[in-house]
Parts: sequence; structure tokens; C-alpha cells
Amino acid sequence: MLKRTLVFLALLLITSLALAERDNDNEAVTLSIPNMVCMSCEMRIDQALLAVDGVVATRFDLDAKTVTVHFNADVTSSEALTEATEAIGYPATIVSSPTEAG
Ligand SMILES: [Cu+2]
Repeated sequence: MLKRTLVFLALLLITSLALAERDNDNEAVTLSIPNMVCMSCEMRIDQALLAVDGVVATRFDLDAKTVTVHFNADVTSSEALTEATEAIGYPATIVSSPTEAG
């Protein structure tokens, strides 16, 4: 009974540590991509960004021609993100500096 409780507490601790670490590593940057004019542009850019190691999530605003990218700053950088979009024909500029994403 006690052993089972200890195992449960250990798992709980490991899980919360893992979540805390992921939160600390998360940063978000917004990129402006003038060439992004339709859904297929968006999909191509999405694939290119998600292929970058350390990218966690993307949120597109097609009207504003921007994408907000959440990434692990220990693994990649906002410069790597603009390089990835430029490599497939969509030059991007950084609208907002990397910030801690909640
Ligand atoms: Cu397009």
C-alpha cells in the first residue's frame, strides 16, 4: 500500500518536472510573411516550420500574413525559423521579439 503510494508520488513528480521544463523552454515569435497569400502557402510554410527541430506549434493569421511560432529556445532560434521559410520561397521578417509563452 505504501509502496504503491510512493510510486504514484514519484510519477507525479516526474510528470510535473517534465511539464515545468517544457514551459520554461517555450518561446513564441511572430513572423511577417508578405508572400503568404492563400491556404496552400500557409500549408507549405506550416510544414517547413514544423520540420524545424524545436518548433512546438504554429498559429497562422492569413489576413495579417503573420504566423506565431512557439518553439524551444534551447533547440532552435527565430533566425532558424526565418531561414526555413525563406528556403521554400517565403522570406519572413520578425515582427515581435521572442517572448516567454505563458
Ligand atoms: Cu498561396
